[in-house]
Amino acid sequence: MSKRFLSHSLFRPASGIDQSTLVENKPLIQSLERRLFLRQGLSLGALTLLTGCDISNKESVQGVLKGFSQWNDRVQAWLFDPTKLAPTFSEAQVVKPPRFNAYYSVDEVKPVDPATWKLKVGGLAKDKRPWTLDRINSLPKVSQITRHVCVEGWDYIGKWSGVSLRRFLETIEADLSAKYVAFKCADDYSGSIDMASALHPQTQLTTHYADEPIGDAYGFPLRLRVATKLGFKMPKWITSIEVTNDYPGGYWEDRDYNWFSGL
Ligand SMILES: Nc1nc2c(c(=O)[nH]1)N[C@H]1C(S)=C(S)[C@@H](COP(=O)(O)O)O[C@H]1N2
Ligand SMILES: [Mo]
Repeated sequence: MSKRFLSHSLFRPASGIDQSTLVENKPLIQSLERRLFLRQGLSLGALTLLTGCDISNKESVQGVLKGFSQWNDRVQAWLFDPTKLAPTFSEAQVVKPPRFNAYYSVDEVKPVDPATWKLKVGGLAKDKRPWTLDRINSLPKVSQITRHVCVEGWDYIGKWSGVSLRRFLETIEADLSAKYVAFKCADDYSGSIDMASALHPQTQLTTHYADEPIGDAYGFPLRLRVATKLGFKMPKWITSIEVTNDYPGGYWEDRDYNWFSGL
């Protein structure tokens, strides 16, 4: 098995498949489900797909589950309480280029044109003027070298720089007592985070990776970085930010992922 254990789409529930493998591996599957922050179970359909081989080969299913389980144990130590700082690393550990992921493949990425791109602001904020990239770049820059963790079973250390989301929310005079900050993207993706995580010192609107403008595939011109959460909580190619008290959900959140997805 390669570094990629599972794909996001495999977590969607499937039905109408024989339950015997599920039953046999029940304790392992249940502990995985708990630790994978899933609202619903890891389906047998998912297991069939992930092994890429005969579901009746129970040893191979078990092998994949065990490997994933061990990775997930380490994840527990990397994701932190939103009141604490996530661990940071050295420049030498930064992976270049970063690792790509989206709900589609890298050759389907549609690069965003920074000349026409604008960031819209909506909801509970006093200043709703849209932002250009130049204006975002004029705010003070923050940097972090932290670990990106994808629920699929892989991770990498990266250096992200940009504007503190707290600083941005203060600048637009957002209601910082609101519950959620929601994001829309240039693709069909969307996401949302709780206000405590939005105000966390390591949460940033990222414009740069490894001291260069962030690459097209990784969210140029603007993506979210939340050091205390899983990768899917960090929308890339952001086009709008809304501050709201109405639960906004998101692309994977609406497909049964746990919304908080941090510890
Ligand atoms: N707009 C958008 N943002 C997205 C996604 C996506 O499909 N579309 N995938 C998410 C997932 S699952 C992960 S792991 C990270 C990957 O970020 P990277 O390519 O910079 O490593 O982006 C997240 N943000
Ligand atoms: Mo992910």
